[in-house]
Amino acid sequence: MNKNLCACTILSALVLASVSTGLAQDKQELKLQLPKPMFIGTPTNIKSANLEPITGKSRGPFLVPVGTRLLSLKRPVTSSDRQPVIGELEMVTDSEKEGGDGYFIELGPGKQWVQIDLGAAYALHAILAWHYHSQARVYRDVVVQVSDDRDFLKGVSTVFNNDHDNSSGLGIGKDKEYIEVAEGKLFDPKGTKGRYVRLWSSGNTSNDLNHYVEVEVYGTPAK
Ligand SMILES: [Ca+2]
Ligand SMILES: [Ca+2]
Repeated sequence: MNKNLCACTILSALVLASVSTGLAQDKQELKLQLPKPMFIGTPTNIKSANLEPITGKSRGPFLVPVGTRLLSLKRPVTSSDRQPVIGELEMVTDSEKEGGDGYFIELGPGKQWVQIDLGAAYALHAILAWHYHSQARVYRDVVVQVSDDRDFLKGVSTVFNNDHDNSSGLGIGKDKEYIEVAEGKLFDPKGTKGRYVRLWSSGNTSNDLNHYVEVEVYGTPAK
């Protein structure tokens, strides 16, 4: 009896040790390759009822679980606009992030999306988007979603939504609009699991078109 109790205690201790290791997940700084900034200074001509405060400062370090890697590089891209006005959809995941002509794709007017197929479900820890950064702009109704359903009809998790008046019809968003800069916008999926990432927008403060220089998705294998 004593012997059994002893073995049981040791087993419990081992289980506890492995659980606590799992909980105390080690983090590391997400390392990004950032493009050259195309403009400096604080823009004053942006009209937005829902803009985040402009600090002029960079984002600072962002921590992700150890083992997090870039999942989106060269992964297939689809879109609500199958024939971009400018560029090819594959440019969204080709790792080129410079702001000038020849680096962005242009999608048609109004509400449009691009979608990346990661090839398998992952736990996602960072999603970054560079819409356009050669001029200060705010893109409207930015919504970022994750799903295992290619058509986003079921099991959809919304990671970010700044459509505060629901003009895009995806639900009221509590996030703030932001000005596009060279460091891109980082969305925190907080470990949301899924295979497909879809990003919506609906025009911008300069015109009613939609643009992407690059999207990056970082994560770890889904357990
Ligand atoms: Ca690119
Ligand atoms: Ca809106």
